[in-house]
Amino acid sequence: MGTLLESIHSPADLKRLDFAQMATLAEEIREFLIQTLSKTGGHLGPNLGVVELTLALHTVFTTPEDKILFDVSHQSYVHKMLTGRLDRMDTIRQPGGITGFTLRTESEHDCFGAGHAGTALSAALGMAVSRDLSGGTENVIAVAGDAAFTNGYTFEAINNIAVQTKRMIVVLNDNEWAIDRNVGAIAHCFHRIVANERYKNFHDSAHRFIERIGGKAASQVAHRAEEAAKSILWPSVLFEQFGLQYYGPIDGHNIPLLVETFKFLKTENRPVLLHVLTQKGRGFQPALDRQKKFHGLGPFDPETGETKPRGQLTYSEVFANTLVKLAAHDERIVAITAAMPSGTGLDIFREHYPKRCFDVGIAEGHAVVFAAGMAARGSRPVCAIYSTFMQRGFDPIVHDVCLQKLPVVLCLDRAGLSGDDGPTHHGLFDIMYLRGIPDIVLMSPKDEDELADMMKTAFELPGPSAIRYPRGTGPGAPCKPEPQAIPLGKAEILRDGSDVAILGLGTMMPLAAELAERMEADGYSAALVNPRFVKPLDLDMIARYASRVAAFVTFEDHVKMGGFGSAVLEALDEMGSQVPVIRIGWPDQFIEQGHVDDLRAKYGLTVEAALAQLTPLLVSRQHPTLVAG
Ligand SMILES: Cc1ncc(C[n+]2csc(CCOP(=O)(O)OP(=O)(O)O)c2C)c(N)n1
Repeated sequence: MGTLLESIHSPADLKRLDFAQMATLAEEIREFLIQTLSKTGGHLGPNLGVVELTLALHTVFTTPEDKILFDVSHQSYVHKMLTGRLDRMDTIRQPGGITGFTLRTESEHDCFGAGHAGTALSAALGMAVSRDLSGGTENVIAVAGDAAFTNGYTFEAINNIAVQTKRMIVVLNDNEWAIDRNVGAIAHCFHRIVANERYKNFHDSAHRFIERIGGKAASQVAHRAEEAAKSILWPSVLFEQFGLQYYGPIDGHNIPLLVETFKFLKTENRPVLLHVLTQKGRGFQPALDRQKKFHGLGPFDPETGETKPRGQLTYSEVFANTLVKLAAHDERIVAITAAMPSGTGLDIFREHYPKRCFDVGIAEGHAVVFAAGMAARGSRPVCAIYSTFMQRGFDPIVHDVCLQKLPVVLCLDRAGLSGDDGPTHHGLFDIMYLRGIPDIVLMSPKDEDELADMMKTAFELPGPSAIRYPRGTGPGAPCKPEPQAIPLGKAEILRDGSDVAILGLGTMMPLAAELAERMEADGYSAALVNPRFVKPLDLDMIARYASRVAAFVTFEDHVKMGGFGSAVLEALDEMGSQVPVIRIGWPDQFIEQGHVDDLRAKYGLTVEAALAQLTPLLVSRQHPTLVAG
């Protein structure tokens, strides 16, 4: 670790450094990030891009009194390093370690937690208004990437800021990238300002100017930028129409310029937006060459940036390959992603069908209504959105898709525990929020081949459907050359039995199968069922087993409350059955980051936990080994 970095225990230490020392510190931070994240994995590119910006923020402002909010907060690692967590950076995203996002309980310097995009401006406005009401004087600064400005929440906040407060600073950290390239009219508008020749000339002279006078006249610089921008470019007009004074764009890697500008903005008695240009991945060539990959990744070689090659196809890739196949036979099929083409696999589909693939930006709600509109006009849209982000699409799913019975296929990637990203990213609520909606069909495949079959099934349905599948790879079941539709609402009986019915939803099938094996080995007759459908449930199957077995066991990678097991319980209740249901799923609490297997063990999503609850219920059944004895 570099010597300057070691001497920074809190932002107060940073405030003692001169600009030359801060420049050295910036390089030490970059090296530290590359070395540390090469072992832990994490959001390297975004953090390499905000080193100088974060140094400047903590030099001018004083947390925890001043409030700095990071949108998504995946770019808060440097902030963590400067606010007393340097010695725990090697635990970032690890079990028991610090998180990869801001978290109020982790540090008093983290004034607001995040993980989902688009919340920083609304939350910052809330803080500013609360401050104004109580006569506080602190500064409130929202730092948001250019992709956050593709999000509705951000614009809903912008619509309110100037009306509700006189003092709030918005920093637009513009690096032209979301995870993939940023999209839409906003991205185009931001890009124009960067590409403009007049701006470039101005920008160069601003550098020389600020260096020569040591930053004294930052306000003049900002105003000149404003004038230059106003006469030719659009972002200033956009933000000023909303009552935010626009400054910039300025070089987000020039520490003196940033520091002097923030000092000036601190004195402004009106809401301001500072447009800062940064380079994602700065200082690490592999990250500059492969922006998407280095947005966020697992461990890598710190010299070359290489990661371990993956053997098997992920569920996302199987989804994409299947969609390519199905789209070849049905030209009505279109695909929609909300800023996650590579995450969902839709970049593969886009290569084949560029005109039938739509990246709408970080706009999940819009994505679902947009899909509904396309479906109403005759297209067959699939919306591929992570389970956790589909939470943003809940009302559109109810109001626009299901109420109108429109044939939209919702593909919920990363359903279930997400592991190291932690509670903001676990997809543990989708069954709960979807299964209460009338007319939706909700499926979950046990393997890759069944995902393909479920997609085929979904496209044959006249109305809405959703398929939930997990992050990463599955059991590796090879896909049939052509997917086959499966009968609606019919479970797959993998093994019949009469003592216990074990239902393993989707990714939990291996645990269910292991439990069934163990029961059989103990002499019980265990039915093993792949439910396939959460809705409509296979009521015939449930009624059949209810008349025979001493208990049901359900396994799901989802919260127990309102989940698949609850659906089985409700169905039994409606049938007037008293057969108990042992529900294995996540408890009613937010689950921390960690390795999936460790967390399953900790929270009782195990065969042992199921056995412990099941065994007492089987005493009424004559145990064959006891009979023999
Ligand atoms: C609601 C929501 N949808 C999608 C994501 C996934 N996501 C994480 S970071 C990111 C891109 C962020 O880009 P930007 O805000 O410009 O920051 P940068 O990484 O470029 O610094 C996306 C789409 C998310 N976190 N939240």
